Amino acid sequence: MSGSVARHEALLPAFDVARIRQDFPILATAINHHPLVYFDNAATTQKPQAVISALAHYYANDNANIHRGVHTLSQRATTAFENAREKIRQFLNAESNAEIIFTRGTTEAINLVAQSYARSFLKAGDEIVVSEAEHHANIVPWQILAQQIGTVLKIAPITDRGDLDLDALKKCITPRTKLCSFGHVSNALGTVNPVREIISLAHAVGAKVLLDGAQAVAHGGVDVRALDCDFYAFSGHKLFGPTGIGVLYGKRALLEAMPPYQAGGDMIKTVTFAATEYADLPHKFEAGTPHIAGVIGLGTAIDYLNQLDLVAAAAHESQLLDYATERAVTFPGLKLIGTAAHKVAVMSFVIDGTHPQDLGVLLDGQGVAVRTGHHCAMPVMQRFGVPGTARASFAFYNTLEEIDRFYAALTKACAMLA
Ligand code: 7TS
Repeated sequence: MSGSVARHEALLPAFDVARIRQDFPILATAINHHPLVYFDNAATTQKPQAVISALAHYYANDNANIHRGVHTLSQRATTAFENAREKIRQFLNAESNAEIIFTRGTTEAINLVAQSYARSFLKAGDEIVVSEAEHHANIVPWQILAQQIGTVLKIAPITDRGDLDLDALKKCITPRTKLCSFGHVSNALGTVNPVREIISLAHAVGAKVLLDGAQAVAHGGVDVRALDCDFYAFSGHKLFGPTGIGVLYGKRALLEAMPPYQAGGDMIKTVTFAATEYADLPHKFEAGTPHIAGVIGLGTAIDYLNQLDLVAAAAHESQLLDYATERAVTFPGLKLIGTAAHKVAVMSFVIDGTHPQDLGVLLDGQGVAVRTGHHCAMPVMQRFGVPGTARASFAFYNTLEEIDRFYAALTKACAMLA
């Protein structure tokens, strides 16, 4: 296969993967006496040294609680925290910092929209549309809301390739639709959804749109104003930043109208036992001490990305996907789950006569990290009639040579299971 690797490398634009890999210390780790091949980037991405150092630097030099102190450290921490919010505003091209709400992650951001926006402004019989390919984080909050206020959850089907069925979606969206909540990119299949079409169909009937960007942000720019989405959610840890921090973008007018999601310190202007006046945006939605270091680390992750050639990075990722897919189609007994025309670098598969879990364990024994199971998207597994898949998901720091090592390990694993 080395000839094939050479052919693919000849097509690559200048993207110095070897140099980029040096920015990520964990990539040099050995796992089970083999050099790590980290193909679980859809679950979480690895962190560049710049992010790791930013966390350590903050705790070693600037640690204090924010927004409350007149002392120097508190002011330093507050400035670093709010500077990071500005970096995230620019990353999403939001109009105002008031529209950037820090959450624990995508999951909390979607729950915030469900419990604050939808619970306040939707009523029994109103319809919420999601796709058949959603992560549980974009299903269960709407089921809970349905139990609370009687909204109806409608499911837009996907095709055998894992594309959203647009004709069926057009039938799902009616004047009763008040909210469409779709993954920008599917975690189990890699499909990039036609979000512009979804948004224009939804807006045509007056419905709002929430995009779950958990799997999209690491694979190219997001422009919430160009998209005209009403809400956008993502997690820092899938964008080379820390765990425990995420973002909800919301259009200002919507966020202004929404009640707080959680209550406590930092989200108020004045409190008396008679009445409480809430803080202005974005603080109205940020009760309690936030993950200050996490926010600063996420800002550093965005700085890191901004100094990369992201066009070359995206081209490199698409070469990785093409090469992995090309080899998959000739691998004995392998069936790809999710073959949409427009995908990010995620490859889900099953192999005849093997269980994904067994493959995962045998690959790990050879230093290769992939995820196996239902990927928190059980309805997708039901749609394709499989108990789970093995999923290799790539980032720009992965290499074609690692894909060769992955297939060598997979060949051995299959031989052991035969
Ligand atoms: N939405 C999508 C599309 C996701 O892929 C995930 C996490 C979430 C929401 C939840 O993100 P969290 O950061 O709040 O947990 N997806 C995965 C995955 O594919 N494997 O592990 C986690």
